Amino acid sequence: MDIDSQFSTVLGRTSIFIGTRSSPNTPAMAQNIILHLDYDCFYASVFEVEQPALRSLPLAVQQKQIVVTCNYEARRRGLHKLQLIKDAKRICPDVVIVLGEDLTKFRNASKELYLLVRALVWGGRVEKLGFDELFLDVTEMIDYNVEMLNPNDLAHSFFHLDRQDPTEGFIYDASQFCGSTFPVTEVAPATPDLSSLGMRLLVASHLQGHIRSKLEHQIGFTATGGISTSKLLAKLVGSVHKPNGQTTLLPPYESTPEEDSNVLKFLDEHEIRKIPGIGSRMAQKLRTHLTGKEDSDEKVTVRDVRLFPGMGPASLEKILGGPGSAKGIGSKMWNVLHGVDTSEILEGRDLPTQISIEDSYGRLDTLEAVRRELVVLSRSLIRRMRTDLVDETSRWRAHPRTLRLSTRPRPPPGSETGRTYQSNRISRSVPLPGFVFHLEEHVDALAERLVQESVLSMFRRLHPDKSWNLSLLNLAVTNLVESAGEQQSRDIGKMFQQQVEAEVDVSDEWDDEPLASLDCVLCGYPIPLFAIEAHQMYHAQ
Ligand code: DCP
Ligand code: MG
Repeated sequence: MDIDSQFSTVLGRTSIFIGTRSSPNTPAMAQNIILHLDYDCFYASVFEVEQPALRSLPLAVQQKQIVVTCNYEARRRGLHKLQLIKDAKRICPDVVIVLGEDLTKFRNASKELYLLVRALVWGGRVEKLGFDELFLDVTEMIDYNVEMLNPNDLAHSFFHLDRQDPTEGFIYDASQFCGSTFPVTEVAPATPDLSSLGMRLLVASHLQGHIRSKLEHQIGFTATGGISTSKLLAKLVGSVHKPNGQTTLLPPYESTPEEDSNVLKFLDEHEIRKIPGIGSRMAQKLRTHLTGKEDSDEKVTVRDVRLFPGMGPASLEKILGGPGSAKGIGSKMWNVLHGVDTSEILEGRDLPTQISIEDSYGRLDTLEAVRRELVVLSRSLIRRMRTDLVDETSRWRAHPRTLRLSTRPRPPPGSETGRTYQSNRISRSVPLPGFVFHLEEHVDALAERLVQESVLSMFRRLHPDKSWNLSLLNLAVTNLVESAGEQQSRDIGKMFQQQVEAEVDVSDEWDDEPLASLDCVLCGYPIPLFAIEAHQMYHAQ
């Protein structure tokens, strides 16, 4: 096996980008106001919007033998996400099951929702994460609207959605929060300080309520929302009232010698794995460090880690650092444990980071069968590239530069544990041939040519032996380069930051588009594609 094939892809990595500009003790100054939205039982809702009669029935969406999601009626009856279909049928015999393997309609709904929200937010400061989450930076809208408040009549306020058109907006009651708060409050203070963080968050809670109601009434989707000052906190606090609820994390955000801030009070109770940015591997290292036991499954909370004797950035660096891990991981995680996240909203990411198509197989052990499947995958891949990357004027918005083939050889029965098996992908990348961008050619012809001229030779290099049996094939285009027009107003520095931050991408939550990073089987660390060559040299020394 060559070194290249010793890397296996990690599916389902999403990221909360963690900045480093401030330490946990930095006083908050003019904090941003960030909203988080997560659509409720997203795939199930897409079917309900198509067929409203499904709303009152227990509904589950099937992919392979698994319930990927189910509506809340099904959840009331004991079903949950990522359950086996056969268990779901046993627990709820009248469950309605719909197939959700073709992602097209989810992708389309996701785009429609994103475009609606982006049109509302000044400067389009909206970041999409996966299919069903959005982060919104509404700082400018909130500061403008706080200035417009009349302190003598807060109950009859008007939220301006357009600076140019003073009639565009909605009436709201600025004497109280919209939705729930953490911690729970009865009433807002009688004479609120209009410039305070609390007031800014209160106004933002009404904007969040307005956006959620628009999504529901215009497109039919309910969403759960969080309101705070960073992506990390907005996402976490949003999940307090699910589904179809919203929660604002109230100040104070700064601790005093006498009292912990609400940020700490809120974060402290969370199990560490629940914190965006702390993936399963990191959580395990922390559990092992705190309990002294390998493979400990004891519940370890943020408070346990924060207050553990000797804990601090340096100690975290020792526990979590190592080959392949991001530089400064200790101080980054120390910040996260204190709710400090200064990462910016990355706008305009309606372009995917990569496009990847895969299928799994019971048995795949002849070259002819592999060739056939590769043509099927190539066809879907080229179709997806055309849907996602070509604009209305038939112009490519971005060109992927790399073609990657991954396979997962099936281990002999009983020879591997589930975990190793899962991560046992091997892959090979080559430059993507230019002919796949020819829009005038038929997809089928391009797919045949791609397999014949590129994919089969990659396959032979991955599997030089005569005999193999595969359980999975994945074909992906990665390394997307945006066309000039798309970049116009984009800040190059921000794009670079995005790439650097991808290295700190430590959450392994599910995402539709697996990120371009690979797990090194020698040291186990996720390595972004661009860093693989350097990482291989590190091991070769
Ligand atoms: N999804 C998937 N595979 C997973 C997790 C999720 O295919 N392992 C899909 C189905 C979900 C969608 O992604 O509908 C969004 O994921 P969420 O975890 O947000 O789940 P839901 O939106 O379905 O439910 P919730 O109401 O809990 O947010
Ligand atoms: Mg959701």
